[in-house]
Amino acid sequence: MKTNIRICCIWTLFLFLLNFPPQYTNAQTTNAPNVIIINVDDLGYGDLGIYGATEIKTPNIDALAAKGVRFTNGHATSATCTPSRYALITGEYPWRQGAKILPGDAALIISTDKTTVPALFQQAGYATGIVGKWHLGLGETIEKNWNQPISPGPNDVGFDYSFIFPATADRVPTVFMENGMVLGLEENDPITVNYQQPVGNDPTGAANPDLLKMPASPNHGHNNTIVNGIGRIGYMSGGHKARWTDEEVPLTFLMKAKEFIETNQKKPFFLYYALTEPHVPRMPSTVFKGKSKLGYRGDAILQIDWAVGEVMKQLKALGIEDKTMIIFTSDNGPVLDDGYVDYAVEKNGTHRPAGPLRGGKYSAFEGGTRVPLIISWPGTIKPTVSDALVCQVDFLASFSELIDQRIPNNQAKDSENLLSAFLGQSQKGRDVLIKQGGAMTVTKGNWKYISPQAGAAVAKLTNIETGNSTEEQLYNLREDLGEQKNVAEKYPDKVMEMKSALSDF
Ligand code: NG6
Ligand code: CA
Repeated sequence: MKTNIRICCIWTLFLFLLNFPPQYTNAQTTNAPNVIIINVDDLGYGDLGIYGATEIKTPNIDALAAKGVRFTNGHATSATCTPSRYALITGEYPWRQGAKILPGDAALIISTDKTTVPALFQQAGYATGIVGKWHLGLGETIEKNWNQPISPGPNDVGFDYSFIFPATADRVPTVFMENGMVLGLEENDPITVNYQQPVGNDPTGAANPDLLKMPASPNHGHNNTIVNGIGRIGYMSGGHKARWTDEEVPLTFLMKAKEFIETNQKKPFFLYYALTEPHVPRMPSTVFKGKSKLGYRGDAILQIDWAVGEVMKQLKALGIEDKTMIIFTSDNGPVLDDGYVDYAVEKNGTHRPAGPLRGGKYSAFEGGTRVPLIISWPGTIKPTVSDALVCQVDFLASFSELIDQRIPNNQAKDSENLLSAFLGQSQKGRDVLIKQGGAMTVTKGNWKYISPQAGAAVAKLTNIETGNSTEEQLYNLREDLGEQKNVAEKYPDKVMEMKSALSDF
């Protein structure tokens, strides 16, 4: 009888564990922190005081770094936005999916059954939200009705709440969307978007350059529908009252981010706060115009710093500073002229947006993908500078340990659990990292390999060194962080070793 009871108990326990695997603990019952990822757009490795900038002051972000881990060897996977953000959210190298810069009418490129960073937090019982730039597509197809709720979108890949703009500040539709619906839409002025041909009667930058408050740089395009005196990429008609004013975008995103934090202060929350600055068109809020010596690009960076400070102040005021991890990073390297005459080049002076690195946005050199990365969690993370090789693609696997959630097989394939490195407890990062500018690159230890790639060595439009060369390139980053001396011929074995790391792709 006793044996029967014992067998019965063990069997019940077995069935219970099968249904409720122990790895799914609820974050509300653990000490896992709130997590805020602040991902800014096109901010370079040299654009912050704490990373060496002297021509621009970023006291709030510097203070964040002083309290946390500052990475000198932190990376985005890619030198442009869509692929870089895809990797951050899915833990997967974006070239597996063919992710490229998306037009504003693109379909969602994240399949809704994927494990994502927000989905992982959601599963752990967190409230999850995104505020800011999305740029990963919306809906199932290009053809979509912008006047109805659009799905799938951020709310279908793990975010409980979304307040976004669809693509980039320079692409239509220039509207905010809350939980899939365009904000401020009027029934009698429906929105149409087209990236192939003009729609509606709004003036375009090409036909009416006299109407522009900030002209487009020659040959960049940016001369389709004019919104707020700025020519955009793509055509849009309707939704006139729904269109944002550029100067209000950063303030709106900050307000919504703070609202999300305020609303969810008592639960564990995950917030992905994706600021649009200093991406073009740079049109900082009026109070920031002229604040820096560097023109609107510098002003936009001051505005980022201010917004980060506002979030830090809010967390302190709510008494949740010690319960909140803030990750500050950028989606890709810097660019000065990315399509508008905003005098970023002329006013740059001696400032070095990429710091000591070569290249910038779009580039296979380090300037394209090595980005500022700061992680603070007061009381838990000790102030440190870390040289560990880490990448945004690793957030997912690292969070899975932090919040005790299992990643299903075949998901987040390229994400490595580097939690100890992210918490500043270990200087051990990845062994190998693959990235993409135009060319594919491999980083292993001190070495960086850039695979041969046809195309201009200096991009005509942006004047950025691309890293393209028909020759193989090998650099020793410890001795030559600026990638000036190609030593591929001298170390053929090393080249072979690096190439083999690429062979999977
Ligand atoms: C480029 C745009 C550039 C910017 C970029 C996307 C041209 C000539 N240039 O195609 O202005 O919008 O796309 O930037 O169209 S990103 O940071 O979102 O990747
Ligand atoms: Ca970007």
